[in-house]
Amino acid sequence: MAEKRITLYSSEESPYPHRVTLALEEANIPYDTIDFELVDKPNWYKEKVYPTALVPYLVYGGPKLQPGDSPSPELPQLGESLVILEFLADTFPSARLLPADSFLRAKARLFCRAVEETYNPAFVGTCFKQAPMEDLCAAVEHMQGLLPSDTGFALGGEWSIADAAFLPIFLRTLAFLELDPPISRLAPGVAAEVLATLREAPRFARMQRYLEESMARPSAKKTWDPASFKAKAARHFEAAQAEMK
Ligand SMILES: N[C@@H](CCC(=O)N[C@@H](CS)C(=O)NCC(=O)O)C(=O)O
Repeated sequence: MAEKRITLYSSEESPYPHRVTLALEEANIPYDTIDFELVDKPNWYKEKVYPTALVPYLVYGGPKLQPGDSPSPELPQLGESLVILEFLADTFPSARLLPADSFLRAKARLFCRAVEETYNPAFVGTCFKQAPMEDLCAAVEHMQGLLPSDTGFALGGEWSIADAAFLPIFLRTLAFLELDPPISRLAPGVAAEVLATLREAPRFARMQRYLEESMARPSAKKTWDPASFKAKAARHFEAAQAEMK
């Protein structure tokens, strides 16, 4: 579908590039990735590619890039995962990454805002800053309340970039809680208890179904490898926690 090459700079530890790979897979758009671990982020990335040095970063068009290459400044290129998602939805309308209906498109923005303003801070708070686990449960409940009541994805049924905005952070929340031993200073047993609540309690039945339906999609299966994530996560979280002290 894409006539121009897409190059995505990415790190598996981060949920933000994962948003973009989910959307690219859903749209069946071919892409190249240049992947590195955040704790070993190469200097050329900041110097030659993206001065903020954050992932993701997407380059649209041009020749195949190798690690260390500098993308031509003539090419369209973007950071910020939610902006990239909208760019893909607008550039490839036939992929239906967003519904055509303007009200549903507005709802997608509201859902993304809830991810950024409510869910993500709760994830960061509990994973990095020892905020109470009830904050996380309340945030999951909030997101669950935004889903259609019985089944289907964020915008009332069809999968969209609103789902791409949320799922990678939720998956990393669960993976973080599954790490043994837990990597933050959680009291013994807390992570396992919250995990069991999120995965099994009737209070979270709607989110459990959402997760099941999301993970049944080839896009999620192809882009999420919890074992590989966990292998890298401990190093990344240790570094992130040290920075936040
Ligand atoms: N708002 C940005 C956030 C991107 C971001 O914070 N990425 C982090 C990874 S989670 C990063 O690249 N950090 C650089 C580092 O850890 O060296 C987006 O949505 O793309």
